[in-house]
Amino acid sequence: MTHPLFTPTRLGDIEIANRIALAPLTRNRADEATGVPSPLAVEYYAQRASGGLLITEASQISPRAKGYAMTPGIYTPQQVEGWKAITSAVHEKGSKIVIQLWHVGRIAHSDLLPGGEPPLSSAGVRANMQTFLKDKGFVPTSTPRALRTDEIPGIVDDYARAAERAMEAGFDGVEIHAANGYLIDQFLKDGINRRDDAYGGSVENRARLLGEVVDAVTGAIPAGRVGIRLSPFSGANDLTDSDPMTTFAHAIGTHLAGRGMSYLHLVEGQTGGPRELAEGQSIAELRKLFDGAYMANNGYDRELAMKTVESGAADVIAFGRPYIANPDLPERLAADAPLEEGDRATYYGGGAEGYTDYPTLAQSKAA
Ligand code: 8OZ
Repeated sequence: MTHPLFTPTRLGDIEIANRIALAPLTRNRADEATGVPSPLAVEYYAQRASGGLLITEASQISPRAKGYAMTPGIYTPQQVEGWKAITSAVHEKGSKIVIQLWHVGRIAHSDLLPGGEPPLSSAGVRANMQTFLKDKGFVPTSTPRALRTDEIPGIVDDYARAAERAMEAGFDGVEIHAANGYLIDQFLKDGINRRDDAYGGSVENRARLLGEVVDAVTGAIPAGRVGIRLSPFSGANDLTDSDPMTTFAHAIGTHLAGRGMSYLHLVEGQTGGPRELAEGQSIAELRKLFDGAYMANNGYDRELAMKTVESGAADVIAFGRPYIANPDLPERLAADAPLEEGDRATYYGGGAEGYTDYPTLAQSKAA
């Protein structure tokens, strides 16, 4: 009998052939000047299209939303054309693809931003992190400027416009990136957000930007095509919350539940790290507050993925690192075949090496 991991389901309006998703993975191969995805990305995504759903690498919603060299955008007609080639190639292979909408907030360097201006965040507090510039390599992130209250509607609108561009580009939907210490998380988590306007202080205020972005995006495209990613318990990008159960229960219960969204996607534990949670923290409790499909991520292997889907604890499992080095990951999981290890040196930036040159199981057997 076919294991449920390999059977179809539906994420809101998006029907998918199996419960395996490509997690959003930053690969820094887009054109630096235009933010157009690399022509190589057509093959990269098509190679991985046996997964039920592909989530693209995080893509900036405006020039000011960028935080690293060579990440793609989704705000110009030229970028839309670049993405069209990718969505067509993926659809031709029978898979579905959504684009991850991204504003990095303070995780940026002024050299990457229009006019060399500082990054924007909830507060003027620098992240103790590095980013990457094309000419200078790794550099510390710049000290951000706190957004004025009157600047926030423009950013919310950028999310909506980017979602419209995404539909023009042939995507099946979008995933709002509200995880990993980027802009929306910089408002949500109290680690830095001590604003004294309607967007800071109380949990209701800290979640306001999230709510406005969800309203705007689900107003621009069908809610059943809008997913969202959160990382409640992660300290990624130098950002934590003092009471994540309360913050995220409010965010999910008030702003995400009951609106027919495509899916909720949680990074379980530390992004790319341990899955362990502190006492009183619970993914299952947060998941219960959402009435749509649930996508689980972080450190899943075959066994845990099968168990989790079988038990009904998650509808879909998103795989990140294992999917980099195993373009046919779904076939390998189905066959219980060995997995290749990826080369970290080629994760961020470069060309085809470590991007489109990992073999399928059949190719390595034939070699
Ligand atoms: C690794 C390097 C750069 C960005 C995330 C978009 O953590 C990222 C990212 C990951 O969500």
